[in-house]
Amino acid sequence: MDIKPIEPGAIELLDMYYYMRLGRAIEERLELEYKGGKLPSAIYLGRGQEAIEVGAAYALEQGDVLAPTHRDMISQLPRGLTAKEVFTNHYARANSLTRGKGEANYQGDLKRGLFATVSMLPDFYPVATGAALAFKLRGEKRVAMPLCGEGATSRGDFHESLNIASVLNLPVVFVVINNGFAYSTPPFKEMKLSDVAERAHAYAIPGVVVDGNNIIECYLEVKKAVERARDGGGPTLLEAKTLRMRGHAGHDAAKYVSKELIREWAQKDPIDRFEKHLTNQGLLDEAGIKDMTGRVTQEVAEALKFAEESPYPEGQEAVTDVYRE
Ligand SMILES: Cc1ncc(C[n+]2csc(CCOP(=O)(O)OP(=O)(O)O)c2C)c(N)n1
Ligand SMILES: [Mg+2]
Repeated sequence: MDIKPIEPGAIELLDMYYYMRLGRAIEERLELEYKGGKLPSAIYLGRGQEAIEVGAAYALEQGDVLAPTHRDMISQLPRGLTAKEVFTNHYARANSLTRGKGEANYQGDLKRGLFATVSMLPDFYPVATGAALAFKLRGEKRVAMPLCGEGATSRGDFHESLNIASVLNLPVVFVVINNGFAYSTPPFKEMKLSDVAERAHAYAIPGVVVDGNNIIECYLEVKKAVERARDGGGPTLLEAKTLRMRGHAGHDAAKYVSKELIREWAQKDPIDRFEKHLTNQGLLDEAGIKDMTGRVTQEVAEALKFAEESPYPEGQEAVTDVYRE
């Protein structure tokens, strides 16, 4: 099947730019709050991953579902997650999506096709695959997209998901964000392959590698896979190569990552690259960049204030909507 990629227009490109900038601004603020001892939860930052986070999520349509990990808050923004929702959840407030129960990015909203992250990795792979099976059985043209890191691809549930999705030809796009580390473990210590995408061959499905710091490439390749899945073409495994530009979580200074490696990848910063692209295309200039800085800074400041002023949940909330024997 030959499916043409859907080229993003100026509005979409600037929209993607906004989400990347908003994601980074939210994370920079969370990092400050965390270091200032203000957050009751951990932080898992996706700095450096903005291109694949936004590009992949942006390739989905309304009605599709996204199942992100602890690190993928930024992927939820194009699907409607707001800065206020991010901060209220990190501050464990009663009006957050988890009503004060879920830490960090462990939020979701089924109405927006956002599955809440669970801690066990990558448990949302089988869950999203199950959603894709439901879509197929009901004859709905919907697509499921779970995200996970390269480390999680050595788990059994990752392989079971790819296998059954292949056998049943399910509408699912498996996105792996290969950010060079699983906590402190580099990929070569847990797999012999150099590309996670090669794992696709074992399941006779397409395996695609993309430059995870190039949002246009990320978007177009994911979009192709999404539309192939929607048209009955089955699953794809897509690997985005990038580098995790912060530690595993806020407490981790990542001393095991060399300064040279960080410097090398800082040169390939996905937002800087996209800004250059948009400027070359005549879609952005210095004033536009400044305006965007003002816009996201204000949005983040308002969200933070809103969260700080929001109430904590009542004690009873702790035993509401949770499993009890
Ligand atoms: C089944 C399981 N084992 C261990 C962990 C602890 N853990 C949380 S994140 C993480 C590293 C995951 O690395 P990767 O899949 O590459 O994702 P990244 O954190 O780099 O985004 C580990 C080992 C877990 N959450 N689930
Ligand atoms: Mg990783």
